[in-house]
Amino acid sequence: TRTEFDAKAAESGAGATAAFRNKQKGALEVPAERVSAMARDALEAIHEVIRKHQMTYEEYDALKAWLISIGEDGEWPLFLDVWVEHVVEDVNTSHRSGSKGSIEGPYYVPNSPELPPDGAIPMREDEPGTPLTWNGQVTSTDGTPLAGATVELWHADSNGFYSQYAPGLPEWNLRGTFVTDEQGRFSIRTVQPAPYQIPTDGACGKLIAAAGWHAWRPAHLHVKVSAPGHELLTAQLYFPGDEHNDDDIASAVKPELILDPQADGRGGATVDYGFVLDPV
Ligand code: MBD
Ligand code: FE
Repeated sequence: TRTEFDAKAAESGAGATAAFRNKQKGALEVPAERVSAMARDALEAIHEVIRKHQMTYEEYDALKAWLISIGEDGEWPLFLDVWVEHVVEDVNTSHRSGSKGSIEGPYYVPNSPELPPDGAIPMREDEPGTPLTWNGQVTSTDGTPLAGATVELWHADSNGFYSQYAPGLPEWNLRGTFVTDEQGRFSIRTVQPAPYQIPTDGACGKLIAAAGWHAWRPAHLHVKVSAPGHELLTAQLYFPGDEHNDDDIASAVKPELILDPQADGRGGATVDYGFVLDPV
């Protein structure tokens, strides 16, 4: 039987592509002037790169072959989320006065099991990794506690694999939706994720190898926090001292998103971190 360590880029890519298509409700009608303006500027930016670097025909054909392979490997979601999404996130959340957010990435799955405010995320009986207890409160920007808010949490395991995108893991492993109590509070038990290397055996990995970059993201927790009448907050939280906090391949770390966990004296850690949501 296959385990998470047999994960293949083309499989997780196909999964991420299918999940994205599922979430897209239909074609968006963007006005022609806006399509034209953005498409023209994007193409002119590419033309400028070709002129600036005097791209050869051989390099153009290598680029063409590589672009074709992104689709064949199902890695358009991965490519876009790693190298483009952080700017979209920035442009669309800069008006907020509540908590800072970060990119969603390719491995979110909606409708994870709903859990009480105080509980453990679904995990294997022998789930490896340092236990982490996370206490927090969800409030509005005016300080009002938000009871019944949801904190959707998903993250890689301590080997760096996500359930539903690597073989051998239980369907909802390390994925759960916590509902806050009357004071807007939650207390979540999970395990610390490992630093994460994006798949190296697909098209994105080929670019990274060809450019001499690295494939690492720092260890991170993903969340989506929502409450009626408030903007959805998508964020990631990081751990202090991770060597990739300063050179995340996905450019998704912000200082406000780094946790301050404390050893709990029992081999695990406790952390306090809450969320402030902007009213719509
Ligand atoms: C991830 O786990 C991730 O969060 C992002 C943004 C890109 C690739 C893998
Ligand atoms: Fe991730």
